[in-house]
Amino acid sequence: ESGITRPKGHNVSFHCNPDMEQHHFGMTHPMKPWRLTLSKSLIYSYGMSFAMDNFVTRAATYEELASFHSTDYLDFLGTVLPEPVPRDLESQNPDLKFNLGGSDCPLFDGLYDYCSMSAGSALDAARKICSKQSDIAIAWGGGLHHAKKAEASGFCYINDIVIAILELLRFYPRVLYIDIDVHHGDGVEEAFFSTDRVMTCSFHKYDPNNFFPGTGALDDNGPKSEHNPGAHHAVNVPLNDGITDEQYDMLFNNIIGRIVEKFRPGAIALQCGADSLAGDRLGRFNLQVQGHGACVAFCKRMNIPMILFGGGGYTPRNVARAWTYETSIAIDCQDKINPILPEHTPWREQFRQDTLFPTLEQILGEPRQNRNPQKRLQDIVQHVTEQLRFVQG
Ligand code: TV1
Ligand code: CA
Ligand code: ZN
Repeated sequence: ESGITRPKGHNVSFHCNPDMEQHHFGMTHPMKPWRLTLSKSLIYSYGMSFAMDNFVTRAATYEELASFHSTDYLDFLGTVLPEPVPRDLESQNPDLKFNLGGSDCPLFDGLYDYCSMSAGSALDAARKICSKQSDIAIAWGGGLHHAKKAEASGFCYINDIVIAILELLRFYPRVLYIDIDVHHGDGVEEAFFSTDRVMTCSFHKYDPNNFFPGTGALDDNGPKSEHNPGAHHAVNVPLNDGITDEQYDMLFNNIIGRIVEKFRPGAIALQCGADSLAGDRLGRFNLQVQGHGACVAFCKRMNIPMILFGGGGYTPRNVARAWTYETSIAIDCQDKINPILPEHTPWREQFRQDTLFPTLEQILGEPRQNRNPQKRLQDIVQHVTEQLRFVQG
């Protein structure tokens, strides 16, 4: 009916669990698991599921979560109960245990199930890549890059990405992690700080005093001691408000192109946080669905096995657009689909405009001022080029 067919020459798998989408962080909390429902609604309406292997994910086991997280933290996470009375937003209790229960990382009903399902989808995706049953595995419910070994942070409790990369490392000597969420991928960077088997590269809004998490400066590149194998294996691309598709594409292609050439990863983990899109409730960039998707297309052209993770994204209609477009890129049907949203799409009215590619003016009215001078972007490419001289492939 839709004319969408399986891609030639590669296999794509899609990993999700509808139970995950039933969870709520709280009425006013920006993280809405429902955006996953809206994304799937559009992906399925375009008929894309016929071109992929679809899996309903199981929850990750305690032992699987413990491949990265401390058992103290997991035990606490598994037993804490939701707050009976919602805590005052401003009264951040300074002695929160494991940073749980504040306004960013609230305790809600089914929290442990939610976390283990997100990790389960990421792990299933990693296993399909390791067994070569998939060339691209999609886990839009994952991508929770801030979680630490024994601490929740920035809406993230369990770091499904780290757990998935640890699985990839059982089969691949080197894994490249790329993060296009508007926030710095600090949890993943820190987890692999002292190994040369994982290179991390995050593009993010950087303003140490005013934007979360405040880390990820250009010269934060891994341990400073020269004898630590992880030295030089963290690439950071700090950006300012208002970056455009054209600038981002130039940076991404230059930087990722050079990294792949030098580091020669056997697999790629790409975090596709959609809060880097224009009009995001928390983000600051001017990226459009096309520019965000161009990063996925660029990685795909390198023919390296790849997991696509979700991540941030706080304007659900645009999250759904981006992850639908990126699913179409994974299955090679991006030039075949009609940019007018299918008539029968559930919740179609949520999208406001009936196109997959709204213009900046449609999204924002007045586009955000671009505070990224071309000279600064050139300096960033220059810095990364010099950094890569220290990296062995
Ligand atoms: C409850 C209700 C929580 C309304 C949190 C925005 C809210 C935020 C809320 C919010 C909000 C943050 C901080 C300040 C650290 C705090 C999934 C010293 C309108 C991957 C996480 C951002 C991003 C955390 C996660 C950040 C991801 N911004 N309204 N909270 N404290 N936290 O700044 O990278 O996208 O904003
Ligand atoms: Ca990022
Ligand atoms: Zn984010």
